[in-house]
Amino acid sequence: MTRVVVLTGAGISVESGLSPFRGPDGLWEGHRIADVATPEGFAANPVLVQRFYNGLRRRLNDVAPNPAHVALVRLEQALGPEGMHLVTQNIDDLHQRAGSTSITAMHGELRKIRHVRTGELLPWTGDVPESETTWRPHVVWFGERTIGLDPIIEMLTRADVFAAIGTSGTVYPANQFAAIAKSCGAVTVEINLEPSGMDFDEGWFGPATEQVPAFVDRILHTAAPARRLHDCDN
Ligand code: BV8
Repeated sequence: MTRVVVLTGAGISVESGLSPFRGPDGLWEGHRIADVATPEGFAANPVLVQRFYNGLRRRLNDVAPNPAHVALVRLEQALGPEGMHLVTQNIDDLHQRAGSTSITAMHGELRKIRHVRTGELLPWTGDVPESETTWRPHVVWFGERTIGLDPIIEMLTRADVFAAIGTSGTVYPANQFAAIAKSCGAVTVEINLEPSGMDFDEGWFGPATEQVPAFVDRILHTAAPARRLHDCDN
């Protein structure tokens, strides 16, 4: 059976109406990353950070999964959780709302909040009071450990196919996944509007809502690609 690991980034949600992170001015939704997406930023100005994430969370009420999210659910249903795992860098819940269950949200989830001391998680769809400092967004900020990294790497070493969809490859450690999978014999595929500059075996360029359904059809209608027989290079 073909084992597929898919990594998604903000690009898969753009056609649902959510903007990507890195705009032309390098700022993040008009904010400096250090001010809104680091533990230091939260400690320095919790009001700004809660307000920033309240705004992003509110936007989720107005968007829905698009055909790219739905195509990945079709792939999971055809291959089963043993055959396909989705790793998303996105904190929106569009994959989950589309029906993906074999999924790791490695940068957290906007519709959950986390107790700063106990780590307890709570589902949360509304605004968090801006003065709140005990409950923070359940989001991995820069300088914080990503979620589920060890099992993700283990799956990458066993993958037949690794596909990165809608990601610029800016953020570590997600931007190492293609190289890890390739060194262990996987065929690597990039699906994006344009090449990210990272090294992939194949490139499918165009809007995710067109390219991802076509990619899923190709995976489901062709035999598993020949894997290199030797172990991982590294
Ligand atoms: C860690 C949550 C260690 C917050 C996010 C110097 C060099 C290298 C690395 C570092 C460095 N200094 C620091 C680091 C590490 C740092 C990092 O990578 N920094 C970068 C900025 C240089 N990483 C970390 O800190 C990570 N943690 O390393 O911990 C550690 C170990 C042990 C113990 C303690 C600590 C944590 C990183 C997580 C940060 N949090 N998100 C929030 O979302 O508010 S990252 C953030 O960027 C989002 O999750 C986002 O998903 C992610 C990646 O961005 P993309 O998804 O790729 O989005 P982007 O806008 O960039 O690109 C969109 C793409 O879509 C484009 O390519 C575009 O062409 C394409 N596209 C657009 N439209 C479409 C499309 N494609 C198809 N169809 C379309 N229609």
